[in-house]
Amino acid sequence: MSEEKRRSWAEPFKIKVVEPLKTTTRGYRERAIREAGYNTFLLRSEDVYIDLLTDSGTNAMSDNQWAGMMLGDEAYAGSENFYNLEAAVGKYYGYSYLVPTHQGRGAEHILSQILISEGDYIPGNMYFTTTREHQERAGGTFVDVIIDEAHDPESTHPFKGNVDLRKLEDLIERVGAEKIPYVSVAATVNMAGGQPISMENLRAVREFTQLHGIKVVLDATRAVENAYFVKRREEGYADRSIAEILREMCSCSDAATVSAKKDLLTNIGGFLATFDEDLFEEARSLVVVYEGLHTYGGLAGRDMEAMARGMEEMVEEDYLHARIGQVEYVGEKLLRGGIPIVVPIGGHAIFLDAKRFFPGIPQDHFPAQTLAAEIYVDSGVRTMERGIVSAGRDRETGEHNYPELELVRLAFPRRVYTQAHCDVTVESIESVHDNRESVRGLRMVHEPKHLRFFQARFEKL
Ligand code: P70
Repeated sequence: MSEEKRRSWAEPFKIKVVEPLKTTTRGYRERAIREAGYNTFLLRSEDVYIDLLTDSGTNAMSDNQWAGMMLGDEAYAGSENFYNLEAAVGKYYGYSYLVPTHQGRGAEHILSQILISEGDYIPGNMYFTTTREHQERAGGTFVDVIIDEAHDPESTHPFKGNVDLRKLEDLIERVGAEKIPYVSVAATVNMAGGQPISMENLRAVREFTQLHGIKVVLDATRAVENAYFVKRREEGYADRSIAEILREMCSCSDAATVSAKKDLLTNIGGFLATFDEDLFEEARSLVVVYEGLHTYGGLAGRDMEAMARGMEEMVEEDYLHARIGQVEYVGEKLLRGGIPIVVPIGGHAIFLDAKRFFPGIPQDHFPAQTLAAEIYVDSGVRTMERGIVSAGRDRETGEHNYPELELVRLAFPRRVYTQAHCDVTVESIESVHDNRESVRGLRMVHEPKHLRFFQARFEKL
């Protein structure tokens, strides 16, 4: 590989503080994962070497963000940091009104309670676990309207997050526009493999739903990473800044829910933002019931300051180039090693295709859950199941949902791991792949009622 290519995603920062990691033996890890019920969520983090469980809240903050933490105004009402955050949301996302929440699902909860009535339908470009749970708890039914290519791990469509307008139209014809309070549009789509939606498609969704009086709510949790793909892949955007693209995306919506633990380069936080004054009034009134006063929403002043400062950094192109470049580096290496992954390579994570990795393990023996456990035992690298366990059960029949995608996600915390950590990760997955014939599946021995993947327990078959 040429020098130029090798350096192409080099990080625009250096390391100032380090956090030691524990290394363990295979025997130690075999015991640890057994005691954790073969669920990587139930491992102790000190027993993990490289933690790719999630990119959520695991980011390394900058010196400027840490300096801002010392400027926390911890007043109960009217904290200065809230006003800094409000100004930053206006500047980078463009929304007129802001309601902070402790994290993304806090915003989803409030939004769902306000907009959804019993018997409503909420179309979306693939489900997300917490988003769908809140929609259902508010009495709604989620309907998947993502393009078919999104369910095919081998389709190389550049915008697998796109909404299929025909599916949306069919739903409107079937249930009536008055039963559809809003379309839930995620950018990027986590469960599809971190895949982006194109600006063209988002604009088309906006225009189409406006004809029917249906709102658009953006899950803008990873919208900055989506903006990067628009710049790279969509005609007409190569010379536009990430900040401009982000604002244009948000302008196609009525409101957004955001988990600040991703794009914003912080460890905690979230918000609901909107152009709609009535929605804002209701949200500001409801937030005090569940989260906290409308000028802190469950956050400390210092957290809001870190979010405001993180926003300035998240739109920097050098940073995004390194961030997404690191994910690409791992993905390309795995592809060269013959490992089945979802393509195109996503923004925040690599997704291993467990169905192709373990063709002999049937889906109800949990191939992705098995693969995540095997990788941990091999090297101490922690990943996350995104398959049948995550998909839960059908609310009516009580049967497992059988998703097309049976995946293991390697999510990359922002600004945390080095290229050598990436290499160790790839080597470990290759060695599990070499030994794949000897692996059997799992059976579930404990199943929690809500969002079962977090606490379910398994035993080896
Ligand atoms: C992840 C995290 C959180 C998330 C998200 C999108 C597109 C909303 C949220 C909620 C954490 C997670 C959550 C559920 C299951 C597994 C992991 N995603 N929308 O790792 O935000 O966590 O702040 O409440 O990705 O992908 P929050």
